[in-house]
Amino acid sequence: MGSELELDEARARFVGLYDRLKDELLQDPVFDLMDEARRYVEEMLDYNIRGGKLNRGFSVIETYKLLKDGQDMSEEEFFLAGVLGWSLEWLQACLLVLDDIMDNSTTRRGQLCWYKLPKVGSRAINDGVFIKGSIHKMVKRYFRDKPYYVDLLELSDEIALQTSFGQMLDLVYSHESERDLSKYNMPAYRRIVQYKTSYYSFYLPIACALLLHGEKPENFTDVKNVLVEMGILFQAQDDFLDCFGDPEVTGKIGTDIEDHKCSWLIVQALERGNDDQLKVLYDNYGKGDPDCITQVKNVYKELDLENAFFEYELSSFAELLSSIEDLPNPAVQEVLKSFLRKIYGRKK
Ligand code: GPP
Ligand code: MG
Ligand code: MG
Ligand code: MG
Repeated sequence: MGSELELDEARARFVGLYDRLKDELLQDPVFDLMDEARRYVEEMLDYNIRGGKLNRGFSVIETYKLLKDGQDMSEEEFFLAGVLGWSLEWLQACLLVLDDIMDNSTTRRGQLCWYKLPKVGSRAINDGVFIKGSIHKMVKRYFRDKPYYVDLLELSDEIALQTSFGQMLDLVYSHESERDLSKYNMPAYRRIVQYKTSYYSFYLPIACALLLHGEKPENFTDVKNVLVEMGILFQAQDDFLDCFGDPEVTGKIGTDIEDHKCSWLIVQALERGNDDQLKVLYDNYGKGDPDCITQVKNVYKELDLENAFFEYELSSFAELLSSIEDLPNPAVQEVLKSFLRKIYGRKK
């Protein structure tokens, strides 16, 4: 997949797999009882799984191809990498459906959050659980005979747990009963984000491709460390876009300030603000009142956090590039560089 054309073609093939995987799921006899349930599930899957950037999913195919060092992928290999890729998109959909409820968000991928639809509401919780459960079914169908099947299951279970753990930290820090800005600093930030974002978004796709390629991901700890750092940059970008991004482009309206999140911006503001600015932050952070949100944003602007972020992004990019170049395997280096290129300067 050297050329743009080949890449576009592979991407279109990957996208095309979605309908097949969905249809297989909808053929489950449980739906024969109730046609309405089948229609609901189909709509729910389409609404929540489609429309993403496919960063995670497609990267399984790209990574696998790079690991093969230019050799062509067979139909079968493409398909298996595609199933794992979609399983990550399924996981992402499940996490987002649930995260939007917990974060009290309004929009996602340019449409109302699933739980916000009047006909859905708290049913969205079960839908999230359903999406998660259906991943197991899909993976079992195609991988149960593979020698790495148990490794694959253990890996995804472990990472799902780490992600929940990260989400728990995110929620504990921001919960009304625990709110305390003095606890927010870079080490706390890094810990939350490593767990809630890095493992599933960056390590998991590569680890899946490694398994598919017959390698043991645990032999790649230096790669994992770089991916964790990349995930931290990715979440810092997400936090930046929550306040400074264009919702028309990101597809979502930010909620970090009113949710009292330990975001990259508030951590920086707390480090850089003078006493007056800190007082404004302590008085207004975590409140839904639009006036309070504006006051917090004004402090961010006074501190020129927009430029501070661009500097951070640039220096983090340079550090990541140099740690990638220190890695021994050129194919793996290529994989990581392509990840980095994709996220650098992202606006959505
Ligand atoms: C991103 O946080 C983290 C996740 C989506 C993981 C959720 C984990 C669960 C176990 C549900 P975010 O809230 O900043 O993302 P966004 O800005 O997309 O809402
Ligand atoms: Mg969240
Ligand atoms: Mg959220
Ligand atoms: Mg966010």
